[in-house]
Amino acid sequence: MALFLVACAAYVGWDRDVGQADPPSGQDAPSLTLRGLMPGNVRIGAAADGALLDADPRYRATLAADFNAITAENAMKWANLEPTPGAYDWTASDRLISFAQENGQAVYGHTLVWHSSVPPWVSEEWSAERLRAALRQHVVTTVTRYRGQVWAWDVVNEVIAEDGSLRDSMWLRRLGPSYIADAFRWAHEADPDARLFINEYGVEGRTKKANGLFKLVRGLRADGVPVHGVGFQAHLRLDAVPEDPIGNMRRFAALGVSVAVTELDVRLALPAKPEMLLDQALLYQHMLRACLAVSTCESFTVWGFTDASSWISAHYPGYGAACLYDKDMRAKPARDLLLHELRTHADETPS
Ligand code: 9MR
Repeated sequence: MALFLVACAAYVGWDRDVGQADPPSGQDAPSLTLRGLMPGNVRIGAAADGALLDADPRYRATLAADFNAITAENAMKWANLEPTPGAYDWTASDRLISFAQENGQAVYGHTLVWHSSVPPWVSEEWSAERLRAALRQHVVTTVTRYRGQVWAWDVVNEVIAEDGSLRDSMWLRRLGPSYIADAFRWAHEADPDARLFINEYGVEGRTKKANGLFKLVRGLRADGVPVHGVGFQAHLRLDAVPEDPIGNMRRFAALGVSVAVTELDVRLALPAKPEMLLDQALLYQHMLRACLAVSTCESFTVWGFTDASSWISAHYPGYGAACLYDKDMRAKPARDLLLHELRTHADETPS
């Protein structure tokens, strides 16, 4: 695939300028930053977390300069917000919100209902009523706290199995499939203006899982459940390029929902060779093109923006280098190609 993708790069006339010496800063002209070039109807986001936000000025400068939206990578997960029952700790999520507000950025809330990051004190042994009440309390408390400050929520995350059926989770086992519709209704009551998303991985192309998600969203919409958007996570690797992401996103859009790329990264086998970085850039471009091609794509978000802070190495030993910037905050070919793609898009779009 490397040769094919490099040929594509030549075809699009991409004049690569690898490894800028300095990360972007608030002083850069908008034409030099991702947020400056992104069309006004699409947010460009990055997942970010507490530690580096406080520790590293370059991290803060790059996050502020290149992105106009932030997703809470971990700070708003239930286990982190409510480590002991009723004792909420909003420190990290409040910090993220205030950083975003200082920098004119929207906040994407992640994630209300998930099979993972459930506090250890929540027990599958509880009665269904008690479990449902605890889940409702968590959703309502969290959405209410950030009402008007979080533009969109991942209400349910990763609820589909590989074969397209509902994922086997504590929520499904104990509450049955209705927990999904309930969560959307609770979140909508708590903040009627927030955009409510269902978020999933492995659904960017025409997969069985994508078909299962499609049926679920179609059913929820038919039942009048307030599902406003579908998030395509897009944790990608070079040997599994999503098939027809534009057509796939468009079929969801035809259900009346927005779509978003919510967690894009492209992991590489280490050490990353120069040609792998070019292929990686083309995959980033592939997903940006898909978002820009779908009129209801509301946001395009990368899952971390620097290799200094990415979940990949801990979860996939031997893999890494998945982000737009390297460990020293130098722009990689992927970031340059996204800039190029946005400039081309602006030139081709009638004003
Ligand atoms: O990047 C996140 C990592 O730091 C956490 O340890 C992990 C568990 O909470 O979650 C990672 O983010 C996941 C996201 O919440 C949902 N989609 C998959 C992401 C990568 O695992």
